[in-house]
Order: sequence, then C-alpha cells, then structure tokens
Amino acid sequence: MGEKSVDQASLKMLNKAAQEGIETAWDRYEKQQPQCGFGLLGICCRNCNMGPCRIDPFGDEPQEGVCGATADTIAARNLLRMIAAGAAAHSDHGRDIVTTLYETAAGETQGYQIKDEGKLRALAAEFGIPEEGRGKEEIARDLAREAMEEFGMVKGKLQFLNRAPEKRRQLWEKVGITPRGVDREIVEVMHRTHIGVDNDYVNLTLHGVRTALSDGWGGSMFATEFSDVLFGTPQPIKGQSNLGVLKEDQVNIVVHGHEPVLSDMIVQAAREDDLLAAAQEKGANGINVCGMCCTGNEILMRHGVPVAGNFLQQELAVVTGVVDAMVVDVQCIMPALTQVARCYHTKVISTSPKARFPGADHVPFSEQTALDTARKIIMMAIDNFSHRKEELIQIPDEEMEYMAGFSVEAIIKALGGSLDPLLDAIKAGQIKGIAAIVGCNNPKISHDYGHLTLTRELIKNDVLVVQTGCAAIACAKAGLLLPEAADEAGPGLGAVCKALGIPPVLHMGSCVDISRILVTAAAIANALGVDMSDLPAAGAAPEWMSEKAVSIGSYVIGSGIFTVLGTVPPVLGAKKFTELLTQGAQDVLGAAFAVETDPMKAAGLILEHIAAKRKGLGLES
Ligand code: NFS
Repeated sequence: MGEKSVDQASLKMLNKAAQEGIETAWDRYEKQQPQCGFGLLGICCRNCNMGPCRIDPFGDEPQEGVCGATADTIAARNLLRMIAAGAAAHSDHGRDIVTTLYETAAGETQGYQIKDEGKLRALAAEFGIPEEGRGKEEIARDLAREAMEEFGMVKGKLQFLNRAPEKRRQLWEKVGITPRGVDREIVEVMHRTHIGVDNDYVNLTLHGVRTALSDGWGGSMFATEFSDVLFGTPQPIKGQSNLGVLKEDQVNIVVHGHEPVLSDMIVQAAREDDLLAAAQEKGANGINVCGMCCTGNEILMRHGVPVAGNFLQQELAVVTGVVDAMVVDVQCIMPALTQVARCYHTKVISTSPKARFPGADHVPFSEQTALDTARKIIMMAIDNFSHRKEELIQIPDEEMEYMAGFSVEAIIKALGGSLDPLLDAIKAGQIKGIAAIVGCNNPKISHDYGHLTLTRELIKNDVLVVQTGCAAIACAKAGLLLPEAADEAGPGLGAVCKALGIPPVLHMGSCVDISRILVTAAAIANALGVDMSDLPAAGAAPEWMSEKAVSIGSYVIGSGIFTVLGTVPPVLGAKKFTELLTQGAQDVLGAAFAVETDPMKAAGLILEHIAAKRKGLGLES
C-alpha cells in the first residue's frame, strides 16, 4: 500500500501514536485483514432470518439465497440500502437546518439570525411564496414550512428539480425516476429491499437513483441553501489548515461532525470577552476553535476558521495532546475517539440525541438554548486546559494557508457577474472541462494520495477542479487551494486563474454542498442549451468510504455526469448489476460509473471523457 499517508503532519502523529501504544484506524484496518470476500463482493444477504445467505463467487453452488435471490438481486438490494442510509444522513441534516430556520423565524431560538435576506427572498420567489412588503421572519416561516413538506411531500415532485435543464427533467420523467419526496424515496428503499418485494436488479437500481436524486436535488440542497440563509452565503476567504493550526498556548476546541447549527454557535461564542478572560485566567492566550471534516468545511467557508484535518486525522488531532475538547455532533465520528482521548486529557463532548458515544461527556444541544450550550462547552474546554499531560504534547508544524468560500454566488462574482467568462474559456479550450473531486479518506488507499494525485494531474491538463468534503481539506493542506497553485496548472487554466486571482481548485464547501456543484453544472448546461450529460465534466471520489458517498455518486450519475470511484464498491460479485452500473446506465441516464483505484489512470479516464464530450459539443479538444 505504500505509506499510510502522504501528509507529513499525519505521518508524524502516526509515529507518535505507535510509540505511545495508541491504535488508529490504520491499525484496526490491518487487524481486519483479510476482509470478508463475500462482503467485499456484495453477495451476502442478511435481509431476513432464513439467512444469512451468500452466493459462491466462483460459479459453484449456492447461486441463490434461501428465497431464491440471485447475486444481482442481493448486491442491488445491499447497494440500495447504502444509498438510503447516505441520503437519510444528508437529508436529516437538511431537515434540521430547515427546522432551525423555522424556529428562528418564530423567535424560538437563541443566537441565530437570518443573515442572507437576499437569498431568503430569492428562494421564496422560487417556491412561489409572496415576499413583497413582507418581513423576513414571515417569509422565512412560510418558506421553511414549504420545505418541510418536501420531505414528506404532498405535492408530488421536488421544487429544486426545476433548476435542472429541461432535457434532464424530461429524461427523469421518461425513465420514471423523478423523486417525489425525500422521506418517501428513502422509506421506499427499505420497503423494496425487504424479503420478497423488488427482486429485479434493474428496477431496484432505478429506484436507487431516484432516492439519490432526492438527496442531491432535495435534502442536501435544502441543507446548503437554508444554511446560507441562516449563516451567510460563503464568499472567498482565507484561513489555515492541517494539525499545525493547533496552538500549544491556547485552549484548543476541535469541532467535528457535520451540522453548522452547533459549530457556528461555538465560533460565535468563542469570541465573547468573558470567555476569553476565563481562558486567560487559566493561563491560556486565547481560544482556538478549529474544524474537522465537514463541520470544519461549514465554518471555514463562512468564517475562515482553521481546519485541523480530514476524516483520517480525527484520532491524530487527539494524539497531539493539546486538544482540550473535541466537540462532535453527527456523522463520520469514529467511536474509537473516546478510546484515544482516554490516553490523553482530551474531553470528547457529544451533543446530538442521535449520536451518543460511550465514554464521551454528553451536553445536549438544542436550538432554543444554542448560545448558552456553546458557552458551556467552551467553559468545559477551558477547565480542561490545565489537565494537559506535558510529556505527551507534540504539535506537528505543518500548516498551510487556503482560500475557500466558492459558493455559486461567489464564483459568479469572481467571474465579473456572469458565467460567460467561464463558458468562453471552456469554448476556447483554455479550460478543457470541469471535474468535481469529492469524498472521504479510506485506509484502503494512502491518506490524501488519491485526492492530490488526481487533482494535480487534472489541473495540469487544464481541467478546472471543484471540491468539497475531505477531498477539499486534502488539497487545502497541500496548498492547492491558493491562487499561487495556478503555477501547477496547465497554461490555459493557469492563465485564467491568474487573470481572475482564483485558485485552480475551488473549495465549494461540505459534502451537502455538492448541491452547489449540481447548481453550477445545471447553470452551465442551461447557458449552453444542452443536457448536463453533454458537458465536458466528470465526478470523482478517489478515497470514498461512507454510505453518503454512495448516494452522492448515484445522484451525480443520475444527473448525467460520469463518475470515477477510487475504492471498489461492494458489487463486483454481481456480474449483470456491475455491468448495469458501469455500462448500461450510460444508455439510460447518459452517464455511468467507472472504478479505478490508480488515481493517475483515473485522471486518464476523466481526460478522455472530457475530450469526447468536447467533441460532441463541436469544441476543439
Ligand atoms: Ni463527506 Fe463529511 Fe469526510 Fe466523507 Fe465524512 S466528513 S460529509 S462522508 S469522511 S467526505
């Protein structure tokens, strides 16, 4: 596998962890070897108690489960359940944001405001809610109510789908995969994958795509848009990244997880004078709030807050010995964190009723008392500052500046008010195309290697890269999110970036913010009068691991965009189903998956795809 990470700060902390006898995800991954072959191939089924059943991958018996389900049925059902879980995670996050807006409009929350009234009014207009002569609270209440309905859905079709090009919407109708309501599609996955319901892998797959579309154009898009209304629409902003952002002389609070409702309040409260004074009283020179994973992305996009690292660095942050509190909400938080924290002085503080961690301190968070809870959590961190174990402190000095905050609005502003300069550059071949590189880390691939290798290769070939999630944090740490990284880009892309003062890799936010990428792609397709599947564009998830990533990949395909996966999905034991995902989908959706574990080869696939699409549009390659 090579080195465990290509990130020097992480390697140093892995070394320290090994010396101190601390197990990390990499060690636990080793202990899992060899991983279960049936699981890897997707051909074991636990959906009823006649099983568990498994299919022989070499063509011997058994070839069917007790109920008669084939490998294709089993693998498809399993993948659908992954999509449902991923879509549920994004969409439940979206629902929480919508609810927070509703309660804020009703004056029932503490610390929140409607920060972007312009966006609120634009969304109201989009949803047909009267806004003239009405106050922002009144509009927000109606809008949030309307949004809540889109989850259970009484209307029959998601509103945001109208942002997609007409051709794409027609295709969804024709194929019968127009999502009807966020919760409905997820529930239907669970129904269809129950024993003895949908046993046709093609029919299952179509519903899987519909469910994923209800995430991308539904739950995730609500999370993004309503977060912008509440916390502000991101604009280009600079900050620092990697474990070097932790400060020995300050109270370090790492906020880890996903929803900005908590982290934004902690950022706000940490600036209050009395809390700063309390920290000073304990001998600290300040309060250093840092992000991790996607909650980190939410607050760096809006406040330029430092980001300590991505998914595989969560344990390593604790290993520095200076994290006084690791505050978590939901998603991508390893249960092992409390184990690691026990060896240092770090307090792991859980906050969500949905996510409890044995060994953590639980401080229940509610929107009604958000600011007070944030203050309480900060005080716990301050009190813990004096409990550090001096002999265990070591902070790697790696720290890198980033520029983030590229919302759709910010991109248009950077382009001078319209997408035209970008379209012109694409038409002229200065920019060959656009690639979205997103997703997690996974110990199956050297940490950050997939993200960095693919990104570097694409920008070198004049492909503009847009990013979210842990991929974006990887590039932040490598300096690829700075305008100076234009020097690493090909001559065409490099020149465009230099003229505009933007990096060749645009950080568009957290994973729910992939909805921003959909909106951008749809706007470009609309401007060119084509479908999204005609664009010289591609998606990639070089180091994905989460079920959310499966939902994302599926809605990107469903939106007509070719996607390369860098870790192998659990489907290969099902031949026909695999063929459907990697070939057949092309005929139905205009896009399919490719699986390529070597990021250099993945870059080759993307460049080839972009060249073909350029040709299709009559553009020079
Ligand atoms: Ni995305 Fe965020 Fe990271 Fe993967 Fe997890 S943090 S929402 S799922 S690991 S990119």
